[in-house]
Amino acid sequence: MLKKIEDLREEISKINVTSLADVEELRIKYLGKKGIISALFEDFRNVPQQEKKEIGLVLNYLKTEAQEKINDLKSQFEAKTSRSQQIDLTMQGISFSVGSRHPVSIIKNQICEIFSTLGYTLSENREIEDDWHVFSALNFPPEHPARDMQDTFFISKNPDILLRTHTSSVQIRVMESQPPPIRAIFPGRVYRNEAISARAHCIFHQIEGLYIDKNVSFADLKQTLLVFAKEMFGQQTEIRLRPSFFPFTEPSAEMDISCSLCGGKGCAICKQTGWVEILGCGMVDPNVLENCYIDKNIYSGFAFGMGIERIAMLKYRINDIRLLFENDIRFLEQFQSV
Ligand code: 2NL
Repeated sequence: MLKKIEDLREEISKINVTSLADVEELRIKYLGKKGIISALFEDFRNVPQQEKKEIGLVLNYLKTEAQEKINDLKSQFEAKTSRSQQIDLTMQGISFSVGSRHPVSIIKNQICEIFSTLGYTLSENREIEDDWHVFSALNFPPEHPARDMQDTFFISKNPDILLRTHTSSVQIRVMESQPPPIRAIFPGRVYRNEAISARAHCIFHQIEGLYIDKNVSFADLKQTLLVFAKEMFGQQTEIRLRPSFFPFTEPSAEMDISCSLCGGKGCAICKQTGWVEILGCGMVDPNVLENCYIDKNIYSGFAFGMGIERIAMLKYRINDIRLLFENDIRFLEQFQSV
């Protein structure tokens, strides 16, 4: 009988199970009313009196061990099932939309990246401005139409507080606060009191650039913008500068690129001319330098400005600027970026 008990102990210690049902089966097999251990207790009655003490001890020990083993298996297994009820590793993942970058942001980032490789830093500043930083410092005459309520959103009159109409105000702040050399670009949202149409919006985005140092020339401006145009629209792109006028630059020019759609042959985008206007530029007016405490006899500089929506519309062939502000998901999800 002792041998039988020892074999059983060994057998029970090696038991392994794969389900809770197995544990119950084992309990019945060993500890059930008609189980193996119960049967041994039956046999125990017939054990001679002098052996009862020793065998009884081992038999009780076997029963306790078996009970502990079964309890262990059961609790281990219950822990497993409750965890696996929470995490079903075979379940398919839930896919969700991560959204996409707005086309205006994509183009803005591309432009910033190009100028950053040319050594330009980036500055941003307030959208609510005063008259000095938006108009006066930029050499706008007192009667200039841009100062009119018809063209500019005023928050207050006297003192004049307004929504900036261009990012040039940021350049004024940079020039006022640090000495040349300055080489930076200025992206941001700007506001104009204009009727909304397919071509114009009262809110849009600009990037302006400024380079001030000793001996900066119009040739530097032209070469910088040529490099930019080729990087942005492809290496085959050519540029053309036409004389223009801005209060803050002298001389001033508007820059066209050879039409990227028809390659210069003439199409609807370039209105059969082969050229498309993309930006305005010029040499910073000496009056503007002086307004910012920069010595016009030592320093010169160039500046340029472009509308980001305009570039985005050209590159993506979008024919209505309002699409860029409606945030219709069916429109936005067509634009992919890194
Ligand atoms: C356009 C033209 C331009 C500038 C912006 C600038 C700024 C300072 C001094 C001189 Cl502080 N110029 N900016 C110069 C020429 C053109 O923008 O058509 N923008 C959409």
